[in-house]
Amino acid sequence: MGNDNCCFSRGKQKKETQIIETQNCVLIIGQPGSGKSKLHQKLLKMNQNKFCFVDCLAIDLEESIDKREAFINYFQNEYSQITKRKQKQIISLIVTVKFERTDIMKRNLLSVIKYFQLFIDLIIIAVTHFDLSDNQQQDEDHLRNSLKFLLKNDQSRIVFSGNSDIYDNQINQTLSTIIQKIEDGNKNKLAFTLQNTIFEKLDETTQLNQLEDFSQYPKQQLQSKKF
Ligand SMILES: Nc1nc2c(ncn2[C@@H]2O[C@H](COP(=O)(O)OP(=O)(O)OP(=O)(O)O)[C@@H](O)[C@H]2O)c(=O)[nH]1
Ligand SMILES: [Mg+2]
Repeated sequence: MGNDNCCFSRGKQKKETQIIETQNCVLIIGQPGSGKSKLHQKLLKMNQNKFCFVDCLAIDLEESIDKREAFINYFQNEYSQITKRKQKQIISLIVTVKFERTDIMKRNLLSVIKYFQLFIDLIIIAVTHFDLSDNQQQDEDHLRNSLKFLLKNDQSRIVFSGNSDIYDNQINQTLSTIIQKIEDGNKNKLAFTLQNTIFEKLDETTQLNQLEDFSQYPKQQLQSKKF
């Protein structure tokens, strides 16, 4: 597809190519340092993607309120940039996780996936740094089994990526096939939106109502107490 390929990075990364009007988007999300940009570069290098891959800022919502707010703002902007284009949709989310101890990987994945539970059918897990595995076949089998519970037991949505040509050649083809399957399987079903997620943009009235509910709360509690 030559320059028609659409992959772009945001935030601290520079924008790499223009967005094609009708190309659907796949977001690459994950914790800091989980290999999002590296994976994104690989997909860009292959230069034959049918989809627009977006290298998102790291999700680190638990560290501080400021970081959390900043990420929510960033994600809302990113979402509106993508979806304001006609016919453009977010069809899948790739969640990157660094290969390490399985319990740590589970925790790291959960800390991201929990915000996108509604769209669990659109999620792909990409285990990065897999070149660090000493026994790749065994680790792959083990991880597919241990992580499948996060994807409604669908092991086929777990992919492996590492720093070597073997992975580079495989990952593009594998991901394209999986994304295509997700896209086909999800036609006429739930489209990705921010509604009912923590990233939902609330209008002013809803915000005021929520604030009012919040300020009522202690009063109601007091009223219900019998003295
Ligand atoms: N060995 C190995 N190193 C990797 C792999 N993927 C990424 N790295 C390295 O891990 C570090 C972090 O990778 P990035 O791709 O920058 O991670 P990121 O998720 O984009 O990081 P932030 O944007 O800072 O959150 C870099 O030094 C990469 O070169 C991999 O599959 N194998
Ligand atoms: Mg990055």
